[in-house]
Amino acid sequence: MALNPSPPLAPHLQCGTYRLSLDRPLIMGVVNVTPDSFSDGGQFATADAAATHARRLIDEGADIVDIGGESTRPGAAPVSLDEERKRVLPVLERLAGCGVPVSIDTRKAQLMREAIAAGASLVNDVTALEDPEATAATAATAVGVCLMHMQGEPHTMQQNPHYDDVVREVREYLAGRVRAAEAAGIARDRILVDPGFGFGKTPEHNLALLKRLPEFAGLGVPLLAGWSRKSSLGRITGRDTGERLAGSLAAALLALLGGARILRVHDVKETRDAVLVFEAWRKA
Ligand code: 9MG
Repeated sequence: MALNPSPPLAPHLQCGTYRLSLDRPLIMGVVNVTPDSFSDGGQFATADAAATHARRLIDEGADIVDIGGESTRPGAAPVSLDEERKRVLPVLERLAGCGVPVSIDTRKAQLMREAIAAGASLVNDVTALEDPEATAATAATAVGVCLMHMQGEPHTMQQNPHYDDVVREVREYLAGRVRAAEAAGIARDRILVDPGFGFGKTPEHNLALLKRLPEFAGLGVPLLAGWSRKSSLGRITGRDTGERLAGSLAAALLALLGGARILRVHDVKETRDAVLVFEAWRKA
C-alpha cells in the first residue's frame, strides 16, 4: 500500500474575513514603518506616506500588505511596544477598507491584539507564536498566522549560525509550531509557514533551504518565501540592497519552483510580472 503522509493543502488561506485562493501564487508587499523607511516629517506624515506606499503596492498587484514597525534586519536593536504601536497603528487605521488583507509584522502579543482590533487580518510573527500570549491573541480570532523560523535574535543571529542539517532542523521546528498552533485552536487553513531566509542563516544555509524547499511540502500548509533584497543576494551578486531586484526575482521564481505559494517582496510590480510568466509556463 502506498503511504502518503502529507496532509492535503487547503485550496485557500483564511485571513479574517478574507479567503485567498491558493490556485495561483500570492504576493505579499512589504511596508516597513521604521525611521529609515519614510522621510520623517512627523508621525502623521510618516503614517500617510506608509499608507500611500501600501496602496501603491496594492495597485501594483499585492494580494496582502505586511506592515512592520520593528526592523528584524541582522543587527537591528529591538524597539519598545509603545514606539512600535505609534508607528504601525496609524497606518492600519488608514488602510481600513483597502480591499486586501493587511498583515501585521510583529512579535509582541499586545501589539497583535491591538493590530487585530485595528483591522489586521494576518499576523506575521518571526518567532512563530512561541510566546503563549501571542498564540492566545491570535487563536481567539479568525486571523491568519505566518509562523517563521529564526535561530537566535535579530541583534545577534548572524554572528555564528550553526545547524547539523538546516533543512531537517527548520522543517522539524515548523512542524512543531504548526502542531502547537492547531492544538491552540488555529485551523490549518489559517496557517502559513516560512523557513525564515536570512534569520540566523548563512548564505549556504539559505541556498540549501531554497534548493530543498520541496521537503517542506509534507507540512501540509502553504509556504511563504522572503528573499527580497536580502544580504545573501548581495553576497552572490556583489550588489547593494537597492540593486538586488534581478537577484530577488530569480530567487522568487526558484522558491515558486520549490513549492512556495506566497512571496514576501518589496518590488510588487516586477514580481507580479515574473509570477505571471511562471504561471504561464506552469500551465503550458
Ligand atoms: C519581517 N520579515 C523580514 N523578512 C521576512 C521573511 O523572510 N519572512 C517573514 N515572514 N517575515 C519577514
